[in-house]
Amino acid sequence: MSRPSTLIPILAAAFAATFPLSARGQSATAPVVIRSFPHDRTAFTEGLVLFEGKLFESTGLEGRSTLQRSEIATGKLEKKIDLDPAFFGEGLARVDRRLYQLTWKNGTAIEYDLDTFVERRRFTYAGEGWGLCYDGQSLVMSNGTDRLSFRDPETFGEIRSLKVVSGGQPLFNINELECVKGQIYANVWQTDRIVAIDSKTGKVLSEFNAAGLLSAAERQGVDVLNGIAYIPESGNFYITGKYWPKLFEVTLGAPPKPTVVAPPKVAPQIKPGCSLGHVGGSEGYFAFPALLALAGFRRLAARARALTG
Ligand SMILES: [Ca+2]
Repeated sequence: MSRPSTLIPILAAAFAATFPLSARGQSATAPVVIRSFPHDRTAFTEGLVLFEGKLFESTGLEGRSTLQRSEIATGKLEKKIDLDPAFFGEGLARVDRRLYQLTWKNGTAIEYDLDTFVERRRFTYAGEGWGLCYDGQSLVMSNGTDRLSFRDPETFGEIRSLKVVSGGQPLFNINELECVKGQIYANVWQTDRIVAIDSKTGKVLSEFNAAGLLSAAERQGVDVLNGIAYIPESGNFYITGKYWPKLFEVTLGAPPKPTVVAPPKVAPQIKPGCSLGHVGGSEGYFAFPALLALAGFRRLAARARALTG
């Protein structure tokens, strides 16, 4: 087992720093990779949630959809249930100790007990279900359009909707979501874009390009980027994708501060006014040779006096 390497990806991300201006006229920054972990290569990831150090994941495809929980460090699957084969699993969000899972075209949201995965309730909604997150008051849902829907977790009824705008243009195909402190992070379907949306205005505030995360070899057989989970302890994020072999821990936004390098030690200097009688501390190194030199001078002077006298 290899330990996660941190230096190389950080250096690579630093070189990748800023991508050219996107089509929307906004700069897209590369996520800075802190480390990576194994991810379930068979998971068609549709929803990603972190809670109490565990990764909760909703996976899609008809007949293969699941709700699962895994260990971050090893990717080891700890708990998994299969959905009704007719359901195509989509976005996932946590409210207290409950999980809400969307379905794509089945018009059904399923509420589970977080610990047991036992189903508690079902809700119905119109249109498609894509991504889901919880902002502490409302569930926020995407559906493939440029609108986010804010819903009451108790009824799943819509409270308000929000039009998402990037560079003055509507932003469509908003997929997996993560609610973080007044912003909604989202990846845009079929792209490597991650956007941070102001939850009040709908404006895209910042944008990230995750294109460089997987190597060419790792990209073989994978599907698109999909899956963002916030890590409250560090302010970092876990991101992954459909069939991706890795879960990446990244920073989005300000890169970590550079390591402070201690200045080289400077050779001690004789302080002005240092007395010869003060032999102690760094001054002692210079006072002692000076005393020897003075003693030698006195001996020479005494011999000169003896010879001339
Ligand atoms: Ca998420």
